[in-house]
Amino acid sequence: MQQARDHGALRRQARKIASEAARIQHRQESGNRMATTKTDPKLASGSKKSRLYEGLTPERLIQAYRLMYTSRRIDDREILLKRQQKIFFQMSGAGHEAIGVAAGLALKPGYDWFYPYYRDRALCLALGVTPYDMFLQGVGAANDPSSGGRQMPSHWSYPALHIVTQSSPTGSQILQAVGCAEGGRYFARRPKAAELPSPPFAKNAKDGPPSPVLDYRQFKNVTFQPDEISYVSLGDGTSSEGEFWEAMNAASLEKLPVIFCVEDNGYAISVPVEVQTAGGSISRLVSGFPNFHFEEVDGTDPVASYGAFSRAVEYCREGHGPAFVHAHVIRPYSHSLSDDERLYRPDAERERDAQRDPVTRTQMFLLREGILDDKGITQLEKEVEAELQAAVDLALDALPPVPESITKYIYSPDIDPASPAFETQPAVPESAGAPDGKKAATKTMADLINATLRDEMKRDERIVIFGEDVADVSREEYLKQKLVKGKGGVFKLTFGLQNEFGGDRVFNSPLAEAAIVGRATGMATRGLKPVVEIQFFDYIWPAMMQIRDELCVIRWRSNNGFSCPVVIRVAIGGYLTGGAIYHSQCGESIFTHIPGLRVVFPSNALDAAGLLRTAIRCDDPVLFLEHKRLYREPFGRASYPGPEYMIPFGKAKIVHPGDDLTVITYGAVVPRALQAAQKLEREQGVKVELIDLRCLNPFDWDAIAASVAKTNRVLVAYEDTLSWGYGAEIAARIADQLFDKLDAPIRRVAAKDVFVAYQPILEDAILPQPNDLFLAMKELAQY
Ligand SMILES: Cc1ncc(C[n+]2csc(CCOP(=O)(O)OP(=O)(O)O)c2C)c(N)n1
Ligand SMILES: [Mg+2]
Repeated sequence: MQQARDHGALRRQARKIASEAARIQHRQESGNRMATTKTDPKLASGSKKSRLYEGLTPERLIQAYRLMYTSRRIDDREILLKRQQKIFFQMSGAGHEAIGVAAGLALKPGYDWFYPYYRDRALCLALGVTPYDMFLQGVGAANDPSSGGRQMPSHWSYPALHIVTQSSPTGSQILQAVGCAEGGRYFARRPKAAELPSPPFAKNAKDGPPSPVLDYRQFKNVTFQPDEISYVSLGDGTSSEGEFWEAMNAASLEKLPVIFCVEDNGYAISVPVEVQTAGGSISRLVSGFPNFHFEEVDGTDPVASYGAFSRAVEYCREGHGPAFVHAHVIRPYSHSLSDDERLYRPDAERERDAQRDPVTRTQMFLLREGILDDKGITQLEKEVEAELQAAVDLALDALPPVPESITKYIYSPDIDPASPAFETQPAVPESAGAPDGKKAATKTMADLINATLRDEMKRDERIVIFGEDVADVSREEYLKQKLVKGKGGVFKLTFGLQNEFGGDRVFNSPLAEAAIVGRATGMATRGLKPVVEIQFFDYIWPAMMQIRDELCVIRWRSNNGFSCPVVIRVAIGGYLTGGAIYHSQCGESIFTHIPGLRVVFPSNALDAAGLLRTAIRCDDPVLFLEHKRLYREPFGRASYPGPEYMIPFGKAKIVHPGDDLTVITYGAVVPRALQAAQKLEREQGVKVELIDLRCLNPFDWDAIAASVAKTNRVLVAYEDTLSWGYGAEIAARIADQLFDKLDAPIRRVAAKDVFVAYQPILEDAILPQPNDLFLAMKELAQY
């Protein structure tokens, strides 16, 4: 508030001086009024446009000033509203107005795509977001178009304008902007992929008439432009994030039309740029990236900023590659209302910044150039004030969201992957490959995953597969000349797919997990269906920010404005005799803990095929966990069930029926528990009901409840460490809801609470073995 007042006074004083100066100057240079742009001639060189205000007409300059002034005054109003406790948070765009407006005028809303950050209020106004929309964010109104009261203000999301929902983690938008550009390019090169499939019908629906095939494409209206651009912005501090560098690398490698705009206000909260960026200049650090166009500009000067952006836009539209705009701006209102920059910035430094205030500067410029006179400025400001007052009044009357709405849009409202529409029969009888492994089935889980991917890629041109080593061979000429066979994944699950479908649909990514998931998220936002691979579960953690804070939240936080149904295939688990700590981890409960994410964990080939197809066709993000030990086991082999075979999510499988004891498990513990159950039946006549959950979120509560009601005894078994694990939640629910059905305590068998060791003797002791399961079952049966 203090700062807002300081700057208000400063601006008024500056305006008086500027007005006087303008009158004098106007008299002196009547014939030469326009040629006063501050553009660095070095930066301006090469553009074909007129140098007159970098191509901005006086009308556009007035429009730019109006937008900048509006942006600043919204900040001022919000600060006031926050003090009055009428809104709950405030984040200002003050000091960043000129570069924002310049970007907004140089790019096209609803045509280009925008991944702004919280300082981009002026950009959003320039693109068409209204002050009323912004005040609705502040009050958290139900009809706030960006999130319906779910996100803080200044977290922009406006689908019609192509402003993609933003979050709070610094920099997590950057990789998505890259993926967004990749998505646009893909559709431009394969326009047929963007078309909607004519509604096909399931041939193998179990009962009754064939039901329509559900497919995420029915709910994704794809639009693209041949020369579209993805804009992404970030602060100077955010350029320290690894994801920024991964994104720069990917955009450079792929020559993507992305404009990276670093709005450098010299501080990341209280940390100055020289502590953040080696050498103090991000421009210098990134200058070695090939294929880029670089601009460094005074981002408080709207004319120079517009010039820089126009050149960047021209370069990207012509398809030369990405552009980097480094804009030097100021941050006059502290980091946020919770921060007081006077604690770490002396007055002299703050006053130096104030001399460059973009709003004041632009006003002075307009006066000096004779584009607006004092009266014109006053009139414009009055109009803006009136508009803002009306917008505030309306927003304060807006209704808040109702508490009952909180679970809306965690998942797709259009496709329920647990519905019977996903229940189809295998084209060959299931007995041809019984999961108990007794029959002579031929195909492994690895074979059927590969076959399912192949058939789905044939059916749906929007599917792209990428990750580390997933391609057959990146140097495609080797394939064409038949010099090599190709790799197709470290476990060979994607073998032959690049060869069949081409390198634009199946390709190797750089070794960067956050980039794999972040780019996939951006692509899926545009309507592609990325089926990406994380090589080992143990290395999923660099992607955790993208998964936890982006992929799974995007639909909910944008109130269904955007969605990104990516499939992440992950090789998981131990029992490898030599896998050790970093190739054997489980950890599925960390992901089932995330709302918005479907988590699947098949134990046999047939289930893997059916569940993977459901994962690909559904409209939610799916974590598809593939147990490495099961990839080629004799257990659970099957014949290929055909190109329409699907299993609904959240439907367990009774692997072994019984009345005496329920065992709930999944993954590689299924064959081990089956072995134990068979032994117990042989030796003691105890009949175990073995439930393979197959899908962990959603999970089949009905199957559990029915079985426990019958057996009154339950063991939960899982490969992950015992404490705080997935089984703990299952056990808690049973204790809570089925207590009166129990004749014995709920038992758990799981890994010891340590890491998986290399030496097989240690690994055996750490992971749950058939004998551990046998003993626990026996004890429980006798309880
Ligand atoms: C990943 C992450 N770490 C920390 C924060 C807390 N935080 C919010 S903004 C910010 C500083 C950002 O500075 P900069 O990128 O320079 O942008 P500016 O706010 O200066 O425009 C920090 C540390 C966050 N939101 N996300
Ligand atoms: Mg900063």
